[in-house]
Amino acid sequence: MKKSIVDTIYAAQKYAQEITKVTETHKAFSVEDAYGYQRELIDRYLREGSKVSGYKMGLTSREKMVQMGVNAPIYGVLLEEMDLKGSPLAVKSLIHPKAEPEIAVLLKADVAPDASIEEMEKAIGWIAPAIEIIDSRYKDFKFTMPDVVADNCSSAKYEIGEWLSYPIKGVHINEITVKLLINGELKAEGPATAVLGSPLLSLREQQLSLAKAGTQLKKGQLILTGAITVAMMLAPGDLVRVDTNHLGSVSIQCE
Ligand code: 0L1
Ligand code: MG
Repeated sequence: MKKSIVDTIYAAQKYAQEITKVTETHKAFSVEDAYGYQRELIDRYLREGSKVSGYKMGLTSREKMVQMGVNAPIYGVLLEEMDLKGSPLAVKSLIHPKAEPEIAVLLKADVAPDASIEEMEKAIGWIAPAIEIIDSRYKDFKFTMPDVVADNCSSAKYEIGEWLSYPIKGVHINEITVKLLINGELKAEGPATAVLGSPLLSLREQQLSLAKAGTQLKKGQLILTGAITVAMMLAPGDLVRVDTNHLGSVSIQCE
């Protein structure tokens, strides 16, 4: 019997096997339906004992939105086991991983669905540099919006640098800049404002999206606010590093 959409994506994630877009192999569906499939997928991991660590915003840069022909970002759910916590990234355990430099925030309080942007910002306890490893389960990273949302927005792994208390004295979050280096070579750089104009606006999008879905951001959750530069393909042996002007650095050793 043919596997369901969620079973197909789950197997592709679990066994790191690339698949054809489920909107082709199964049926066309809406972005709204796709969030339903994403929820089913995450519930499956939760039933197996996984725990939610937070959320990630995706397609946050104007370029990527134009490329995808959309005008809104998307979000995925982060699970605790995605956190590398300093261990090496086994490239072969994924399909075609790419690294993105991001700014992560950690919440010290719940954010009510109707909280103002000022109240939302007050809930941020800490901030850190981060590397998100994305790994679309679709062949050649080619997908439609519903496909990628159902695939939990390509979420795979992440590494967080040292958490600093937020706000950082004398530095606005929008003044942060990042450099993405692979094996010491500068591959891309950009300002925090590349993310929807500000990582705070990205967090706001996350808050509003969750409100629409009938849930909310909670104390202790971390949010990857979105890629500041293009994502770079990784190979075994690569050392990925993100340097920032105000948050220090974070790195991942690939094996
Ligand atoms: O984190 C991201 O911005 C990626 C979201 C999904 C799109 C992709 O896989 O490139
Ligand atoms: Mg990302």
